[in-house]
Amino acid sequence: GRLYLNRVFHLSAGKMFELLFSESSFIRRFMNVRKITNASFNAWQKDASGNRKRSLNYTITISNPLIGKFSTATENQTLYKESREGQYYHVESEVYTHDVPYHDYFYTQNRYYIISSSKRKCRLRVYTDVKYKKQPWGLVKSFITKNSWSGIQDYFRQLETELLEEEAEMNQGGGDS
Ligand code: YK8
Repeated sequence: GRLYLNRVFHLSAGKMFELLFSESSFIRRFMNVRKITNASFNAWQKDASGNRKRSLNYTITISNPLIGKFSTATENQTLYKESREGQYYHVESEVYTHDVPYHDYFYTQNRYYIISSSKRKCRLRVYTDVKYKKQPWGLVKSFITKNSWSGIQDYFRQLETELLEEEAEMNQGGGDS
């Protein structure tokens, strides 16, 4: 996979997990900025293997006239049981975009690692892969890949920016931030 985000934030690992993987006001705001609408979140639930799972549904806005304006999407997230509260979190998410051309050929897999580096700092790493459910024709495949990478890069660049803003807000004024 490609590494899209790899950075230390002045936020505890627990806080980072909460920002990204709960129904936080941060993630709601971020979705607004990205024009991701109609979001519904399901609660984390333990499965038979001890991992936790949840799913999200939303509508994404696409600014590409060739592809369309909107697509519904489903994101299935797995929080692996090796995760340790406040220390280490490993979340894998699969994003299915239901209404784009060739949607039955591919999905996107994002792997998030949140690693505590001190009481108030953590490293966030995000790896992404475009996965194929069936092999498309070569030209189609490069079309999918190209459009996916650019969209994903854009998304994670902005996520990084917004997280840095959140960090600045939380750490200003000292106190018990
Ligand atoms: C998640 C990857 C591909 C998809 C899109 C597909 C175009 C198809 C091109 C051909 C629109 C929030 C993306 C970017 C939509 C947004 C997805 C997001 C950013 C075949 C005509 C949604 C992370 C995420 C992962 C994958 C992204 C899609 O949290 O180009």
